[in-house]
Amino acid sequence: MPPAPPADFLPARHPWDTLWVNAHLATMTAGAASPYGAIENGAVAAKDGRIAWVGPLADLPGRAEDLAASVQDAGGAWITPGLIDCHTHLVFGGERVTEFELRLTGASYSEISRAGGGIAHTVRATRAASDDTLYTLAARRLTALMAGGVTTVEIKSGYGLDLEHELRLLRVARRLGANFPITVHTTLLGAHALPPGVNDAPGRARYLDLVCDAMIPLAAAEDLADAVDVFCEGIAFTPEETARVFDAAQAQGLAVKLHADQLSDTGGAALAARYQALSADHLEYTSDDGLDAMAAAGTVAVLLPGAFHMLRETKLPPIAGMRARGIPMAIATDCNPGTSPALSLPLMMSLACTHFRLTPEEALAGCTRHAAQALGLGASKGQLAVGFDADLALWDITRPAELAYWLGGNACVGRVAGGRLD
Ligand code: DI6
Ligand code: FE
Repeated sequence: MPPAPPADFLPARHPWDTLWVNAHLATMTAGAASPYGAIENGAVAAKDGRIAWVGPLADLPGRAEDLAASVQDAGGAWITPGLIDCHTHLVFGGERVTEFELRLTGASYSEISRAGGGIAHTVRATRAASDDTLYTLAARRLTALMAGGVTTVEIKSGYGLDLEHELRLLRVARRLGANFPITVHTTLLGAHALPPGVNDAPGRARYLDLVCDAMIPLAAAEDLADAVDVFCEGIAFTPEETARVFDAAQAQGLAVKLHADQLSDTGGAALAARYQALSADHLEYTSDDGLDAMAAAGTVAVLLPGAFHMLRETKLPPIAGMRARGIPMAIATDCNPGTSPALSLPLMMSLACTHFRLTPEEALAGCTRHAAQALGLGASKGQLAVGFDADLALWDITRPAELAYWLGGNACVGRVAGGRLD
């Protein structure tokens, strides 16, 4: 054995991997004293993929070069938690441009759906596409979301609507998560619509059996789904059917969430709350009773201003009621070919402010801390705080409210996922 080298021959040990300096921070921590939990002239450090230090640059416990193996000059950028898109339908074939044109001439979303278009149209295109085609199309959409600062995304199935194709969509989503520097959470949405060609009561019952007795257990066994979702609506599934799907999900230990009260008040929000759902999403038609139940259960309200905008909806979700009850509000793209072909989460922040009158600070909380909560990730993502995942987005803006100001464009100048720079 050669003698050990003297200590001063050993390479310098840095406590941290990477340290960002020359930055302003919108930490978005819960209960922060300052708006946005802002720290001007701040610094943030990562070690092993987690945030190891965050605070004012002046409080750094030593010289930057001694503290981190890599010191990054953020160039005066604002750093926020990496954005979280907590509701997308990213994996689908084709598009729905013809339907878009039809709606512009006055046809409604429900009419098109009842006439066999809408979701059924995308189901046909999705089933016809190969795995690689679906992967490539979804990867392009994912790349666009990431360019806008997204470091965590939820991806639903829901355009397969049979056993083989629903599981296939979830596998594509898992493959995206394995190959891209982003956290992917997957959701089985087998109960998105009845499959094309199923239109009688026995067919309906058989399809629900398939979702509950085959899709959910198999998705759970293969670890393909982190949660189960249902479209509870007049043109989709009833509250009773939704409850059955939720029972099947919970029997497998899967979290539940709900497309609730988007086009009418079906009592979806209260149903979601009864099942301790992570989130209830859309909520344009939710009643005060539904809000009371959500507040008591701690269910997050996911607002989807892209769908509201695209459908020229006029019924606003009850934002004041949510605020009054302290219900956390998240914002997501709902990226889907029918009602929200949206590829920018910052644009959704802008729409949420303009259409729903959220404050820019509420909008940013909606894409960070509250979106993390909507995915059950509130303890590890969505805040710049020690111990949280080192998922960051860097922005060329003068102050955080500017994030919700631009309509398009892209102020994101850097992205860090799990401590790694893109
Ligand atoms: N609500 C929506 O806005 C999307 N799904 C849902 O349940 C729309 C899906 C589509 O039209 O393709
Ligand atoms: Fe949706």
